[in-house]
Amino acid sequence: MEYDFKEIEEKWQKRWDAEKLYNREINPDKPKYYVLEMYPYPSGEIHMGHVKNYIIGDVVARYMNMQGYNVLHPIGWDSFGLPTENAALERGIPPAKWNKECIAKMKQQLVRLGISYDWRREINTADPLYYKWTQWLFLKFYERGLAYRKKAEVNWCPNCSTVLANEQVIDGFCERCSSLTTKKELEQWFFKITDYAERLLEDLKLLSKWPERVKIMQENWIGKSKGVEIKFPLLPPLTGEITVFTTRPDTLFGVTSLMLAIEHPLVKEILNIVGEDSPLGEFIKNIRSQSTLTRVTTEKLGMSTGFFARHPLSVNKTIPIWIANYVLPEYGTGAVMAVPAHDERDFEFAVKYSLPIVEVISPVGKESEKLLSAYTEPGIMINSNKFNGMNSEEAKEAIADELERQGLGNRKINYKIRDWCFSRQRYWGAPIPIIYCDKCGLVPVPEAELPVLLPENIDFSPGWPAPLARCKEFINTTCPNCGGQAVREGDTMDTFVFSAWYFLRFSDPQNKEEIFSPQNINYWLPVDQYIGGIEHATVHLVYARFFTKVMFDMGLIKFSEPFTRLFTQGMIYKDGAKMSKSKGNVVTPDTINDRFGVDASRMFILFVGPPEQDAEWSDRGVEGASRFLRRVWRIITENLNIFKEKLSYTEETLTPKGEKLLKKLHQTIKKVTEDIEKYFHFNTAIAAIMELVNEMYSYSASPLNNEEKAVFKEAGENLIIMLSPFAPHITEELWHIIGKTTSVHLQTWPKWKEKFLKEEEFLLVVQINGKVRDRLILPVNATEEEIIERVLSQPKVVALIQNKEIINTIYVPHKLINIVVK
Ligand code: ANZ
Ligand code: ZN
Repeated sequence: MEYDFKEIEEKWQKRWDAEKLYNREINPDKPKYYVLEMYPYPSGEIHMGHVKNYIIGDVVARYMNMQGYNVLHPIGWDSFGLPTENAALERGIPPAKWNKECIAKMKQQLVRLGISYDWRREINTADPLYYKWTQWLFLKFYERGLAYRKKAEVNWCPNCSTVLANEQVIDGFCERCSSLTTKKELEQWFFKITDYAERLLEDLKLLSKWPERVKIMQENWIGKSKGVEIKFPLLPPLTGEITVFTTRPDTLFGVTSLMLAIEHPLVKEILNIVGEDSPLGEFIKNIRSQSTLTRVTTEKLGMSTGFFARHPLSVNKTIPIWIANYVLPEYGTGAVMAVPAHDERDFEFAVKYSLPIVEVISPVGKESEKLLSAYTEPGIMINSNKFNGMNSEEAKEAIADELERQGLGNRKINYKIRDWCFSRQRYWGAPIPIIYCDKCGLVPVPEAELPVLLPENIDFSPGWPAPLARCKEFINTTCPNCGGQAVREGDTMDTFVFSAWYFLRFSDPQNKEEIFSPQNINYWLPVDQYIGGIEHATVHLVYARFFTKVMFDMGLIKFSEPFTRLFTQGMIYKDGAKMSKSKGNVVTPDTINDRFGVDASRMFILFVGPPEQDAEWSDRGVEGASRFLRRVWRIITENLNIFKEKLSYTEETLTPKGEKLLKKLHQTIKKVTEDIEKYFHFNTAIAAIMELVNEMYSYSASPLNNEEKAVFKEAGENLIIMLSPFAPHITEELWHIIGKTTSVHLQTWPKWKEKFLKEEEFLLVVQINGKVRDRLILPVNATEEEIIERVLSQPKVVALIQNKEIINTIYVPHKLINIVVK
């Protein structure tokens, strides 16, 4: 019997589809399990890197299904956004058309990979049925004051007369035409995510099944800092004060200058006095052309204004006011008190511009001869009037108290996270459902009139005014309030708005009356297992959490965190580089599937290493996977007679040989189960299955008695079942070849019996500093690490080594361990 993977794969994919094997509905008798991979952007091409994501999800879905769960495993398309619009521009076709073509191609590739999706639940964010509910959510956010409009700066290309996304500005130049970009102030729409900053941060604590590093990245992105806002009174001719935000009030007496961002309101006043064409005016113009990123990453630049402020607690001290590129307009107050002695950035700046450096914190309580770098640790206060001698940590509080008492400062908590600007002056997105009326002002589109359709067949090239604003038929409308003439909002929504809630819609994707029914959402959500790339650790995953919390507050859903467990997979590299079209190192699944079969591709991707790590693609590796599948094929098909016989054994009469395979089988079940469930270590799970196959080969090399045959049969059946989540086609075929009539994918996952796991044991003598202190019975296959861990947790040992340092452990395998302590 030949293993013809092509025929087998096609046959079963058709059968599964016809039998609706993966369609799922609410079933109150079963626990649910929702597995979701981050949905793809329909670029038209699936490569091995994406494939990893979907296959990991597929293994989990199939496995949980066999564990008795009602598994929801859906997929959809993240359709809106720039790449599709640009591809369509290049080809001179409408984005909607390009989008459809890409989806058709990618869908076919996914189907071919044999992934167990419930395709009836497919969603496309560019479908009015989907974006209607995104517009509806926008209206709800607006009602709650969580969506608002304000003037904000955007990147602007004067040559293309268009707004550019940050990623379209390369070192200050337009990606499209290479001319120098500028900034432009436009009315933009924002979501007030800052209102949720504290909860987004606090609730990270609830996410015990998320990777630690993702939580840390989110924590940094939200960026909470506790500090003080301090007022520095201005000296004439200026009036009023400069307020700075600092996390280090303890360094207040070491301030030697104040630094303003060029956008600070005081800068305008200063320019009015010194004139736009002064050197200061020129300097500011130069900085203005730098992007925010360049400002913080390139050389620190600054210029003195010639004006002064007064130190708040040291009345006779005047402080020069500077303007500097590294002060960000969007953070804190846009003004910084520079303390060169204790801040690295300020130190560098002070050295460059020969500014004074005043030490106010010292490790030893006195000034150092010469400070070679900023001292950023806590210490003893010096040069700080009445705070001298205090510990700097205490001084932080004492100085903050003093400032508050005198009305010169306030304790303040700041967050790095900014409100989310979600309006785009582009075509390929859903319109923001707002109408502007001269009489009534800003009027939300009534719910009953949703969706506001994205007009088709219009000139969608980027430019100013934006494409929708240029389209008369779209923009001109009547006011829902007074019936008078009015215009629609011409901006569209950022793609991240659509992906901020798509996982909810899968529970009820066709619903025309509601965003989702309570029954569906309450049964299926939250997502039990979310799988995707680490590149989404912040933006997408923070926005999705934000939307979930708002919807929780609205009473729409009963959970406030969307993803119970998160897994971030590593990337697939080729020749040491990330697979990408531009590098020309893309391996497409189709070519590999033609040569080796889908199951072999799947096995390779899962076997190449722990899935959270990056891995290097290798054709040889796929060949290896393919060879293994053929071994599985042969061990079953060459022993078909055994599977067709009615056989049994009893543990009492079974030969030692039979018992050995039985033990191996149960060890394998345990290993595979735990590797999948606890650790996602599919590679070691597959390795364990390989070992079982090896054992079965040597077992069947010599004649078997009937009881031994019965054990072989049990091992073979369980082998097929355990392999089925990884290689779904070959296992389905083998399952039927051995005479089964229902799908292998509907079988129950095997359970191991503890009694077969019992290993041979040995007696370990435990010595401490050469004296026998304890004796322990341990399994012979325990590793040295495990043994040391066990020994060190024995109460007798704990008592004897308490407060001592372990200098060495000497282990004589299966006999003795000596712990040397001091
Ligand atoms: C004086 C000082 C002395 C500071 C010192 C630090 C060390 P985080 O923790 O990130 O919140 N800062 C404040 N606003 C800024 C802005 N708009 N652009 C650039 N830097 C700004 O950092 C807070 C610190 O960053 C503040 O504390 C301020 O410098 C600076 F030994 O004030 B510090
Ligand atoms: Zn009106």
